[in-house]
Amino acid sequence: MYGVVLAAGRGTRMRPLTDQRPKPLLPVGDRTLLEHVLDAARDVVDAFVVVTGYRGEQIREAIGESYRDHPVDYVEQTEPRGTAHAIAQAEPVVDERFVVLNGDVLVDPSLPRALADAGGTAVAATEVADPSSYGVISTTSDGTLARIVEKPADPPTSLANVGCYAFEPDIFEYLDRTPESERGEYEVTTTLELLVDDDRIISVAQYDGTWLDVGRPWELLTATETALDDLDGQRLAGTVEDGVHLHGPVVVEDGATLRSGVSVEGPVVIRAGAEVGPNAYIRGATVVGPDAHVGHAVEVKNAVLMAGASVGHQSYVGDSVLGRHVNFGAGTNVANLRHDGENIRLTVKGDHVDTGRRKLGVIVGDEVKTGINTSLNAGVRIGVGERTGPGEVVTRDRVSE
Ligand code: TTP
Repeated sequence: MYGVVLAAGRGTRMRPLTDQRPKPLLPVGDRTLLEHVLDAARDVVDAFVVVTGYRGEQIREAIGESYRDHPVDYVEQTEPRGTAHAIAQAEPVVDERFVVLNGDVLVDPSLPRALADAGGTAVAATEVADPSSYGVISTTSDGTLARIVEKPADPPTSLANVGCYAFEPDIFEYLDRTPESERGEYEVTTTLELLVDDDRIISVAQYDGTWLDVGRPWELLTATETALDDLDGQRLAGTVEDGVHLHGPVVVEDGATLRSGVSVEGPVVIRAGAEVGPNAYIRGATVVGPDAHVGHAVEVKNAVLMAGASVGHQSYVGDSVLGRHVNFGAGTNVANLRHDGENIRLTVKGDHVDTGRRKLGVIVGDEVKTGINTSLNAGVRIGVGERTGPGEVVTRDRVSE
């Protein structure tokens, strides 16, 4: 069986983190999001086909021609015209039954397994508390798919469409016939309607594991928390100097260094080549990325520092994402809590969205540099390459839309 992974999207809601990389290459724990997807499926598929588009060359370079002994083919979707259009690009390669997974979701291996075991054409469904914000699946009396209704006011069931499917190769003919949806995309849910109209049997594979869409910046923190939840014990392959205190699950990869006086409260992953300390305090769930640097008297809590990011000295970084090669000047402090205790809001494609988080710091694009004593307010986004001056107080987004 093939695993077709959709990774062609533009990832606009995730800006500025996707300004220089496709969303599936965002780091989650010790791997990229895409690698988590491939890992979830590799027990049930023999080969992968990755549908690339936006900055697809980076995906080809990162994954290469095989992933953990599974051959990987790539097909190109030149414009992100919808999920049905994306899957259709795989037709020249795929000649047997296949599962479809999004390249930006965190799921357990039991999801592709359930789809594989369902046989024939299958959609994955999971029970949710508030179905009205999802595509809701209704079933026939014998439990097969009757309809998928998008965001219904009066949901017929509490089963949400997970967006992962199993198809036979005859799906390509239906994908070709799929009409454009109201929002101007070719969507695979429309294709499923064509199948139902043809009285085709579509199994509903029930799934109750992790299902985390990583579409908006704070969801990268949630994904990191979820991935690091699986850490068990301590794995210390790097250098840990005398006078370092480690509590809970901690990974120090080969080539990383923790200097004297560092205190770590897991779950925390210190990636290869990173240097932490002396006298720094790292609290979970945190990933200090490859070759990143956290210096003297710095506290980092619940944060993702991407490769080469540097927080040199006397700074606080909480509930935040720092892009590649970000450099925080001494005394840069991040606010992550409102005085009124309300949830932090973040701007996503022009809308001020409730993140559902009482604590959220800042989302910082690659190569940003802050001047000394910069204050960054909760929920602020800073675009790739921006600079702040000494003592600056940043209370509004600094990104070009
Ligand atoms: P979305 O999250 O809907 O789209 P996106 O990734 O471009 O993000 P944004 O809305 O923030 O711009 O896509 C769901 C999945 O399908 C995701 O894995 C990307 C993939 N996809 C394609 O491969 N091609 C497409 O044309 C579309 C619309 C999505």
